[in-house]
Amino acid sequence: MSHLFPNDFLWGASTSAYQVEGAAYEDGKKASQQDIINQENYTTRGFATAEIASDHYHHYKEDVALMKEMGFKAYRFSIAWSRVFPDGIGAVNEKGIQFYRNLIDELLANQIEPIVTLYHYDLPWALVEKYGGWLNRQVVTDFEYYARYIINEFRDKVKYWTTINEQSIIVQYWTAKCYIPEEYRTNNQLRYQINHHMNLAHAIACKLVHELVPGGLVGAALGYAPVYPLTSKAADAMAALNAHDLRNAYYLDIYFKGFYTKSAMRYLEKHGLAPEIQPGDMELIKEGTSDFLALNYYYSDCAKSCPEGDGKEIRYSGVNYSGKKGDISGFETHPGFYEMCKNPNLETSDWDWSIDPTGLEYLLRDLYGRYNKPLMITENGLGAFDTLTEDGQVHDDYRIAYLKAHIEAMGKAMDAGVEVLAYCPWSAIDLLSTSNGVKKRYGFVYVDRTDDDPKECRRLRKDSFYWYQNVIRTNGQQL
Ligand code: BGP
Repeated sequence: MSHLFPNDFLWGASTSAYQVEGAAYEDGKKASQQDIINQENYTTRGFATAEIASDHYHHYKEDVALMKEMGFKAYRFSIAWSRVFPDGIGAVNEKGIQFYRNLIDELLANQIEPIVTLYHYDLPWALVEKYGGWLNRQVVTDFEYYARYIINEFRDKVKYWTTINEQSIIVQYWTAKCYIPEEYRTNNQLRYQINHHMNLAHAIACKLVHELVPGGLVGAALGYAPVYPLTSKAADAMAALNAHDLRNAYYLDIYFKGFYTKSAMRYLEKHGLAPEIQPGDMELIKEGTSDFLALNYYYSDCAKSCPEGDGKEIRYSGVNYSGKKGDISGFETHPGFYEMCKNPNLETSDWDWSIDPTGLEYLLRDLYGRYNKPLMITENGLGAFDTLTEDGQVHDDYRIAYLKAHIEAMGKAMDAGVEVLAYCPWSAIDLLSTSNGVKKRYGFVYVDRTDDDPKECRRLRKDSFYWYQNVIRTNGQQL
């Protein structure tokens, strides 16, 4: 029997600005670091740039109408800092902010609750050029300037705010998520320094929401994967705990307890990787309390013991760029602490992401037990190669199976008492992947374009569109 979802449960889906909007240089917007990174991805790998993406900037009314047709109660999206402040700070770009006013009004007119993310990987390029972006502490002050403006602007219209998207993933894949000049790329301490700056920015945003938004609720959106031990050997269980501490708790403890997980910090200090913390930083972090945790869940992870002295070196997560199973370029390794590895018990997507619905139930139970705060799913989904039939259909039964199993798992966690506010899978419509172009698709709506040719970005409903429409219509009773 299906779980009974509360009547006000927020069914919806997610996107992010640079991955969906396009109009990268239109109406006063200037480049973000993602415009530059994706331009490089196009040159080196042939993946689409962010210049047009899904052209949501010009199709937003049609897109909101499609969301309405599916029955969305919520839509999670991000604001492009460089559209509102093209130079990062200074004068507001009126046309840029107007786009978000229009979008939010369109959502509200359709009874769709906006869930706004302040930052989703797309720092204004002007700030990278000026001082190195997130590498420099100055960014925290500039973020406050931007965040204060946005939160104040939408204080009467937006209740749910998420601060920074996926800090833990930024640490793993830092050159894809932040523009890092070549000469810094071997300095792994900077990954944790950037993250520390983000912790300060996150805390400031939490305080701003509490100060400015009557009844506003705020939390980070964390990319989260539970870590299982490869075997039941004690050494593997220890490795999984170490991996959990450095990859997950290191972020969660900041958000909910206001300190860095000790075991993780000791490990970082031992290896010269710990961030520099200035007087007053930890007090600020403590003051930035979160009301909920937004979770982006795609896969679970697996770890095994990695004794020191085996000739292995510290390395971070590899990527599969081809979409051919097994092409992943390696796993995160911290000799003496843990080594990540493939879980032999799980199937994977074409990009080597494990498929593990039970992992969602497990992490919801685990996190609610540890932190006792409401949770939101702000991403979850299956990246796949879709095929458009001659008569304009997409039969994505694999996506339906993935989402169905994950909703069931979420329902089981809720039956066990976990408070979940929203389910917003990735993604509302097809969009640009962070590292695989547009051929890796996630949407309920097919956007007709390729990596080489944006065509007209025609919207077509996939089979999953009608399936999700029925899920929402029955409030999760018919999966
Ligand atoms: C998350 C990001 C999204 C997103 C998604 C899928 O990490 O928050 O921006 O794109 O993962 O990842 P990808 O696009 O690499 O398949």
